[in-house]
Formats: sequence, structure tokens, C-alpha cells
Amino acid sequence: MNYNFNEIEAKWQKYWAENQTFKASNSSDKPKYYVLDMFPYPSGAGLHVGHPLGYIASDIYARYKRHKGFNVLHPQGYDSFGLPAEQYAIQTGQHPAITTKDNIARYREQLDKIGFSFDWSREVRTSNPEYYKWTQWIFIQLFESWYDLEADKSRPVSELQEIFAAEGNTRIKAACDDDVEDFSADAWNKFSSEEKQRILLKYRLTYLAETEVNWCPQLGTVLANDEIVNGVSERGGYPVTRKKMTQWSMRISAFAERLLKGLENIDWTESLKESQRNWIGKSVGAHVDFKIQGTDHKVGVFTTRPDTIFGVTFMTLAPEHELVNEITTDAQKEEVAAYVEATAKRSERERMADVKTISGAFTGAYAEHPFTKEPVPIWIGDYVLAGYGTGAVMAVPCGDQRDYDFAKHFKIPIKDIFENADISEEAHSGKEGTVIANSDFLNGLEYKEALQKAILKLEEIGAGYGKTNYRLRDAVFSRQRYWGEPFPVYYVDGLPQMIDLEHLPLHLPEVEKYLPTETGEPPLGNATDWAWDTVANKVVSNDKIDDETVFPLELNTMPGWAGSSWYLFRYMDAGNDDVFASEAALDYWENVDLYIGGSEHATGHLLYSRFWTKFLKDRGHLKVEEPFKKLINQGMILGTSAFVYRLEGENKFVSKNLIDGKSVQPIHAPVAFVNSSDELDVEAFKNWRPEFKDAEFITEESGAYIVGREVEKMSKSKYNVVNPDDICEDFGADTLRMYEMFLGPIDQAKPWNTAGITGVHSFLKKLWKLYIKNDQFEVSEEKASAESLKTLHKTIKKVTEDIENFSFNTSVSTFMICVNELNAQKCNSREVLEPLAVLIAPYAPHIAEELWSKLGHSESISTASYPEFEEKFLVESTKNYPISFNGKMRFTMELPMDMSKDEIEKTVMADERTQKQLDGRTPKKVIVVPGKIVNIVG
Ligand code: ANZ
Repeated sequence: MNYNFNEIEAKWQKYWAENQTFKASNSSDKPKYYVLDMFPYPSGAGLHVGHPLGYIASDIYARYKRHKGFNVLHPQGYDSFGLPAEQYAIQTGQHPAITTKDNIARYREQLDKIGFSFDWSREVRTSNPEYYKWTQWIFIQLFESWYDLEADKSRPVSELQEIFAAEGNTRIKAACDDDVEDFSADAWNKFSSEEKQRILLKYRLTYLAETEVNWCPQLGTVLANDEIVNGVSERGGYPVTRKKMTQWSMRISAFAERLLKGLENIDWTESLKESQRNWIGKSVGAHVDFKIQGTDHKVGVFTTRPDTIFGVTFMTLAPEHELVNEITTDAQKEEVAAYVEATAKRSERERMADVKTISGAFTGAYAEHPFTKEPVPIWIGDYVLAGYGTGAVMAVPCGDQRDYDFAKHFKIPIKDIFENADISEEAHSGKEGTVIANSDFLNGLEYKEALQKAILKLEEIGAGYGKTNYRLRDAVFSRQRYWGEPFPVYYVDGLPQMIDLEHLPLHLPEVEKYLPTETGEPPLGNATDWAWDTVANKVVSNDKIDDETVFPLELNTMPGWAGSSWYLFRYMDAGNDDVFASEAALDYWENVDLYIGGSEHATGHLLYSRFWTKFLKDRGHLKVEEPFKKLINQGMILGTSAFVYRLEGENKFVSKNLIDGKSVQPIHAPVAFVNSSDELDVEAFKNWRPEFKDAEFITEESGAYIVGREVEKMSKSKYNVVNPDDICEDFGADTLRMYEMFLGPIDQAKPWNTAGITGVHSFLKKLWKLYIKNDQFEVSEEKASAESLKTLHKTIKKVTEDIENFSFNTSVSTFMICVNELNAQKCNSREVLEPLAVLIAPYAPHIAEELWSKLGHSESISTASYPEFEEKFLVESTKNYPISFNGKMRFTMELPMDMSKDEIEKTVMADERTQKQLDGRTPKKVIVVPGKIVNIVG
């Protein structure tokens, strides 16, 4: 009876599926526990061994929690809208729905082989209409809401309309567009319905606005900030430029403070919280208005240092600032226009990153200092960003380095307002204890005091007020793509109208081509049936558009983050057609207790889902404020690439150790062609590609061709991908699971090395042999030895602590030690082997199930309780006593712990070594401290 892992694993996978072993119930007397993985995008390449790392960790935890008596929800699904399927469709004409379905089938097959304890009855796919119906519904809820800053929550737009009708908009504090104008109740009531709609759009939590977006011409779409890395698109690495477009946006900025505060109450890593904090970017300071001389205009600035107000020597506006055209004098027009044009070519990131190039232009206009009334020249410069604060700064060269460099460059005189600071070389950044000078009423104050006082004075004269700014921008929500959720929106006179819930989902239409139209419309512009009939309440042919009862539908689709912002709630009640999840299910499961996924989602997905959760809570659809209580980022598993070396310009390959200064071109060779001694299967390599068929190989003396090795990201293009299917086939899923954990701490990056897997595999064989002797399953009913019980309980203690601390790699080594010890002890007792099977079940569930059933159980091992650790088995039963003579230790004696004082004395005295030490003398006194020492005096 060998350890036939292929057979065992197939058997138990079938059993789990047939018996729905891991189906979670939405009501139970047990406490609940929700373990979630970041769901995968099903790509055409399938899974490699790096993908399941996090899934294995979460599966171990889910299985552990079941043993610990929890009702565990551990679902899985697919984030199935997205770019790759669409790009494949563009190239091949294959409908993305088909590609997606095929890819999902492949993923499912691969996942099943690894033995995950997912509750597949709750599977979600974001591209399924039954799912995106609710994504569309959430969009509508956002459209129907506004943010009340006083109550600090989202409220229905119907209530906003009531407020407007009763008192206008002057008293209300709402998160809204910057350009809303004041109106009275009377004025509101007289506005046409169209005017009202336009105003309301400025308050809605999702709104249409002309925004400057990151436009990627090659991808033909707008990208979010987190989809751009180093100035190019994250996908494909294409250039990104700025462009003005009318887009749907999400008013996430209204939630900035809550998103920040909420971090204090969740168990995420400090580094993850820090990246969200930086992304939200809270700055406390003041808004200051400067009048522009000779006009009615004023320029508002945001400053974190109102204490430096008397150090202002000029102002700088972003080149895109709306006042630039108006205030520029005729004499400066040409220069300013040329500068604005030149700078438009630079991306915001480029502008932020570049601190060396100093450029700008003088507008010819002057502002008036709010206190001194002195003229302040107004410049434009691209170090000031249009999208931050007000897009204008009060420039204080003595306090701000960029202002300092700008002043030096353009020879603008610098005012110094800091006592005892040397500003001849650089600006003086505000440090504790800095004292302000040359500043009228601020003179002699420490800068933080001065800061408060300056704000008070500004408020007094009506030139400013205390203000908190956030770097977090509203999120652009429109994408010019096909394979995404359609907006449930049609347009009447250019104004957006929502489709009622009862008519959702609005299905994605069929199109001939997945590319933008010739007129530059998004791909949905190719659909011939994409108009909304408001009488029949259905989609009809575009020919029927009459702008009376039939209207055009929105052509954009939603971004990738729409579906993933709320999927955790859908799993709670996945099949529900009436609501996104029932109240009972939401009340029961609340939110995710443990979330595991990649760190690349720190500021995208994880911020958006927190935002939607807060919003849905405000509107009464959820009771929780945060989606994910605890979060762990798994580190990446890296590939170990193999390289062959082609002599420059020849079809000859030289073995690694013979390169010796020759000019060679390294080429990736598939890792499957290389053995554990780094020797290349030359024939396989030659047959791999026609161009290598006749290549010549210069080998080592041994005749082997040795490849070079390098650790890199695991990727198809590097031919270093290891497929988990192959590992399962050759070693079994249990070995794969344990090996992935064994590679190192879950949160760290680590290279994969297939050669190392045999150690873990032989460990499982040894485990098997503890139960199977001479080809027979054989477990004794006799009591286990104290030693074996000690080994068991030591293991229970360590493994439990490790799992609780998510230290899975150390558990694996503990198991190895345990099995070695039990082997040495020839332990064969049920008393030890039964709990051991349960202990290892979360890690290696198939072998554990098999052993469990052989131990005579008819139910799945997942129903077994976790072994209880008992301290008493670890307590030492003997003590190694130091035996001293007149205080000097001479030898030691191993005696039972429960021996009485008298017995100890007798035994020690009777010992030969004692007699030898005494050499015939009779001791005066024998001092015995049980459990500690024996001292013989005299
Ligand atoms: C005067 C001043 C004096 C400033 C001083 C700093 C030091 P945070 O919020 O921490 O990033 N600023 C404001 N809006 C800007 C924009 N759109 N583009 C570039 N810079 C901008 O920093 C806010 C500070 O950055 C503000 O405070 C402003 O310069 C500048 F000794 O105002 B300060």
C-alpha cells in the first residue's frame, strides 16, 4: 500500500464535490468566519505556481477555522471583465464572453486539482448579467445620492431637492463641484427641470464632468492614476497623455477623511495603511484669497504655511489655471501662450518628478497682499499642478524650495522672515522652534503659533480661512472599452437618466467590431441596437431614436474596479435575484475576517471597495463600515529562468562555464528542458524552434551544456513558468501545498525551485508510513508513550501558534520534526496518530482524509475538532539534579520529579559517586530542595 497520491487526491476531490463538504450555511449556531481571496482575472495563460500561493494560505486558515468550530465562508469567483479578453477579441474576432468562459473552465480545472475548500455554490463572475445587474444598481444608488458634510454621510438626492426647495443651497454643506453658484429657494423653484438636473449633477456621488484624464491612445482608453506606472500604462507600457473629456466620475474625495480614519480600526500591515494614507494625502493649512489689482478677480491659494504670509514675494499659477488668459497683459501674451503650449506636453507625473528644470512666465499682472497691500507679481509655472489645491500658490522663496529655485532663476528678490536662519543657499523648512520675523503681528512667534494666529487674522479680515486639503482626487469611472459593465444610463437632451431597477440588467450589446468607431466613439458606438425605449422599457434599434420616447444609451463602460468593489457581499447570498444580498445574509456574515491578496491593489481596489462599503452603509444597505477586517499580502513567487548563450552573430551556443569573455547573447530557454544540475536537454531545445534546429552546442568536458540561472518574475515570456498541474501530477497537490508554504514567509518574495520539492514529498511519504506498516494499515490501540505524547503536544502547540500568526512555513518544518521523532520512537498509537492527521489536514487535506477514513471514520476529516494542546504532556517527568559537596557541584543525577525529599536523600546517599566524594566521612547535613538541588555539607 504505497502512498498513491494521484489516486487519493482524485478520490477526495470527487468526494468533496459530491458531498458539497465545504458549502457554508447562512445560519448556524457556530460563530462565523469569512476567509476571502482576491479573485482572479481568468487570463488565457492559466495559473502558474505563483498564483495559488495566497489561495493555499487562505485555504489552510479556512480549514483550520472549521476544525476550531467556526462556520466558515470561503468562496471563489472570477473578476471576468477586462482588457486582455477584449484585446484578444480585437485581434481574432472571438467574442470576449467565449474567451472568458473557456479561460474560466481552465482555471477551475487547475484550482480543483489543488484541493481548495471553496464553496463553489457561491461562485460569482463579474461579467455575468445576474452579477452586473447589481453593479449597475449600485451605480444608480450613487447617482441618487449626495454627501452631507455636516452629517458626514451620503443622503438621497430627493432630500437635497427638498432642502433646495425650502432654503436654497447657501446653508447646506455638501461635497460638490467647485463651480456651484448660490441660489435661493425661490430661484430653485423657478428653475426649469433641465436647470435643476444640471445643478443636481454637481452634487451627485457619481456625476458627469469634463475632466482632464489620462488618455492612452494605443489602448484607446482613459486610465486611472493607479493604472499608470512611471508615466506609462501598467498594461502594455504605452505612453499616456492628458486630454479633456466628459466622463463619469465618482466623488470618492467626499470620503477622504473617513477612509483615513477607518484605517485605525482595521488589522492591515502598517506599510499598506501608509500607502493609503499617502494616496489620500491629507494636508492641514489655510485657504488665502489674493485680490488681483485692477480687476474684480481674486486668486485663491492653498498653503500649509500661513505663518509665512509676510514672506510672499510672488504668486505662481499652474499654466492651466482658468484665470491665466484673463489676467495676462497684452505685453506678456505671446510669452505666456508659448509657455502654456510647451508645458501641455508634459504629464503631471513628469512635472512632479522633475525638480531640476525651472521654467515659467510672467503674466504681467499683480495681486495685492492681504495685509501689506503691496503688489505681488503673478507668474505661471508648471511646478504648480492644476489638479491640487486651487492650482495656485503664494510663493515664499525663503520657506519653500521650489519657490526658492524659481525666484533665483528669474531673479525675483527674496524676503526673509525667519529669525536666525541662513537662506543664502536654500529655503528654510519649518522646524520646531523656528521663530518668525519681519512679519508685523507675527513677529517673535514660534512658527506653529504664528500659523494659528495668521489663520485667525485672515478670517478676521475675510481674506482666508483654515482648510484641510486631500490629495485624493475623484475617480474617473468611464472607460472607452467593450468588455465592461454597460452604464444603466440613457440621455435626454444630453442629460443622463437612469434605467429603473426592474429593467436591469442592461445587457452588453453585440458589436461587429471591438474597436472604437471611425468617429472616435467607444466600441459600443458600433452597436446597432443601443437605444432605450422609455415606453417599452427595453433596448431597441438606433434607428428608432426620436429623442421623444427613444433615446441613445451611454457608450462608455465601467472600469475594472466596479465589479470588484463589492463582490465580497455578493458571495454572502450569491444567487439572490431580488437584492444584491439579503439583509439576513449581510447581518450574519458582516464583512471579511481575513483577506489575502497581492500588494499591487493597495491604492486601487482596496480604496474603492472601502469607499463603496461606506457609501452602501450610509444608504442603509450595509451595517459595516469596512469590507476587510484583516488583510495579508502574499509575496510573489519568482521564477528561476534558464539562459543559453549564443555567440554573437552565429548559430552556436556556448555552455555557461566556457563563455570566458566571449561576446554572447543570452536567450531564455524553457525551464522544462533543464534538469536539477542545470544541464540542458539539447535535443529538446533544438526541436523547440526551427531556428535552433541546426544550432551547434559547445559543451563542457563532461558533454553537458550548462545553462545560466537567474531569478526573475514568473512569466510566459521568460519561459520560466511552472504549471501547478505538472507538480500535482508528479508529486501531488498535498506536496505542492506544503512546498509552497515551505518556501518562506507568506508575505515575502521567494524563488521557486522544483528541485527542492522532493524533501517535502518524502516527508509526506514518511507520514504515510507512520500509519501503514508492511503494506498494511496498522494503528495500535495501546496507550502512547510519554515521549510520543510530548512530541504530539509540542507539535500542536507550535503549529497552532504558527497558524494564528500566519507563519505557515515554520509549521511545515515543525511537522517534519514531529514525523521524524515519532518514527524514531516507533510510535504507532491511535492516541497520537489520530490527532496528528487532523493537525496536518489544513496543509495536506487529501492524505489526511485518506488516513482519517482508514482510522475508521465515515465523515470528512473537516468535521473533526482540532486537537487540544495539553501542557501536562510537556512537563518534564524527571529532573537532572546537581549534587554539590560543601557548595561545589560534583556530578548530576537524573531522578523522578515526584520523588519525596527523604527518597531523594536516600538515593543520593546510596550512590557510589557520593560515597567516593565522602570518602568514609559522615556528612553533617544533607540539604534537599526538591526539583532544584542537593547539597551535602561536612
Ligand atoms: C506657502 C508655503 C510656504 C508653502 C512654505 C510651503 C512652504 P502639501 O499639501 O503638503 O503637498 N502648493 C499648494 N498647491 C500646490 C499646487 N497645486 N502645486 C504645487 N504646489 C502647491 O503642500 C502644500 C504646499 O504646497 C502649499 O503650502 C503650497 O506651498 C504648495 F514655507 O504655501 B505652501
